Amino acid sequence: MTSRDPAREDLPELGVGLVGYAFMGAAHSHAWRTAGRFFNLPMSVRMRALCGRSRERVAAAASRLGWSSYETDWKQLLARDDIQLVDVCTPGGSHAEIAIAALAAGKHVICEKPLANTVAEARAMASAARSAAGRGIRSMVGFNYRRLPAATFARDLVAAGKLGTIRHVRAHYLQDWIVDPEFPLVWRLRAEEAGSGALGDIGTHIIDLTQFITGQHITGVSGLTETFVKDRPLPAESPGLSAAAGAAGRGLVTVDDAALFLARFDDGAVATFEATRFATGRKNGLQIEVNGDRGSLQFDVERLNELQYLDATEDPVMHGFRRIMVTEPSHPYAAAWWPPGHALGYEHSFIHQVKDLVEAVANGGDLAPSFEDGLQVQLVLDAVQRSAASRGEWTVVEGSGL
Ligand code: SOE
Repeated sequence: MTSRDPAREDLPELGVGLVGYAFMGAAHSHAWRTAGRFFNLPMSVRMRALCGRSRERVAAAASRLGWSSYETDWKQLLARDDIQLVDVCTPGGSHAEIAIAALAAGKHVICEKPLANTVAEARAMASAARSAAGRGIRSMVGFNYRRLPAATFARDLVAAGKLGTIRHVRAHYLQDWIVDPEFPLVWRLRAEEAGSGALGDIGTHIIDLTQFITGQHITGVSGLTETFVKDRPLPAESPGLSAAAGAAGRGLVTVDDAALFLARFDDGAVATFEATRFATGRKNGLQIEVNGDRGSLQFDVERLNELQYLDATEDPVMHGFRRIMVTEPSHPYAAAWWPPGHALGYEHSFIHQVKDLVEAVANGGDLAPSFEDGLQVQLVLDAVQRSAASRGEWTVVEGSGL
């Protein structure tokens, strides 16, 4: 049994079932375990069941990650009366099936990003979320970085007009985990499971985060994608793949290794985006800079407790970016943690995500990013892929009103 917090015996319970126990499953489990210990949540979270296909592995993961039980078929989570919310942490290829069935079964849903692998799937999920909302069922997509205090504070500064009219957005997300051509053909490198490569996996984060911080939406793009390494050795356990790959034991990479695009935002800003898994030496290099006519800011996930800010209204003799430590109790989410100057980490973005989700389930308040927001990001991905397929032709994002 997971430890119960006696102080919360009087609160309504929120039974959670989580599908998947790899990187995201572990990060979400940590958030479900921790949020109620640092935030006064209006519901008492109960970590009911972890779900995974391998009984032996999911049983071990459930015990390690703090779940009361485990299931080997996600449909069992939907049949359980002690589960009111399903958390989808599987590869994108199964997001639509699981989330739509969970919503139909009356479960609240949080789904990892990207929302889906295709626009059609994302549309179906957004439609299912709209009809479920009419029955009081909540849903969101897990763009976690917007819930780091410095990212939310950046949005607050832009919304308060501290940067004035936004002219430029500059965003990159740089990783290097597959630079070695002998790195195996894992699911993130296969379109049937991941939908796209760097574009959908990490490009979605900078699309969501730049839109969140600026309050504007991308209306058009000119894109370029590249797959540097065309085939890779099959992972040790890939029976389904070995038949397709033949005796060579290698398979084709069917997604992008890198995606770069120019973009226009609906309130006039122009932007450059770069998402790549071949930035040798960069491990999780998500960086965003926003330039306005009254100031600029820069947010860097590898220095996630800080915000670089320039106030252009100051006397030019004083111009210079200054480092704001976003750890004051008056900063977003910060009051729940440590005294000023004591840093938070990557995992806190997921804890804040759980806090906001539980509050919205209990109180019916706003919950973003919604499945509709996830669909809009999916439409940006689709526009980048269509543009890249036509040698960078300028491509309008469907639904952007242009
Ligand atoms: C890619 O390796 C990845 O795990 C993404 O899938 C996550 O969304 C990102 O936060 C970290 O990198």
